[in-house]
Amino acid sequence: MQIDDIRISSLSAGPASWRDRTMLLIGVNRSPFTRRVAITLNIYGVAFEQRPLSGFGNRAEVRASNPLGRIPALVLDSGETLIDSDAIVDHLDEIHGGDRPLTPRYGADRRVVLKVAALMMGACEKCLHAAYEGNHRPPEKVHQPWIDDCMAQAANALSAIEAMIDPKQPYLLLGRLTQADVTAVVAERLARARGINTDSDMPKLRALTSKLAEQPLFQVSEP
Ligand SMILES: N[C@@H](CCC(=O)N[C@@H](CS)C(=O)NCC(=O)O)C(=O)O
Repeated sequence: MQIDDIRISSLSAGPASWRDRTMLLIGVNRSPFTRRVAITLNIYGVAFEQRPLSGFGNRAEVRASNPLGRIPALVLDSGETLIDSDAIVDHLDEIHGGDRPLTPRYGADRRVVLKVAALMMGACEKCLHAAYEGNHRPPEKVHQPWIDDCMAQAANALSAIEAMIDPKQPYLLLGRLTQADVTAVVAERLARARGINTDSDMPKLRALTSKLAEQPLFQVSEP
């Protein structure tokens, strides 16, 4: 990743009045979607401030930025607010990605990175649906088969990624850092926290994401 080149090009973009303002990331890093954006901003060397709001704990404030009431939201230097991690990282790639964006711009490389990212973000959604069933419904209405099915879907997605990993490679795809790695790190962590035994069931994914998570660009947003 040519971080220095990318920084220079991002600083010289836009009218002078934009350059003094800092982007604002809304959301807590225990949200894998928010953390994915925080890591992406770090990798691109973009300065930002973070307001650690939670979708459930700070409903009114979150809804003021995103009518849907979800984190993350990213308030740009211009004052425009972006919502949804996919749309936010797509914007960051466009503005800061130069000729090596975290999601390649075209072709088979783009498709495979998007596929891994979709599997990993989908696994996060399934883990969270399972958590919400336990956290947001009265105990007598919690339906364990639904929780089990959600967790099985998440585990299947992680297993599909496990099968793609070459342990000799430092990154998941393309021999370089991509959005596939970013999403794998946040998804593996959430899955493990929700009881999926990645040590025994997805050892290559566990090893790769542990190594990546040690890097400062990932560590700085460790929840
Ligand atoms: N597809 C969205 C998912 C965002 C999401 O589900 N965020 C959760 C926190 S991890 C949230 O704010 N949930 C509150 C709610 O759905 O009411 C993204 O990628 O940003």
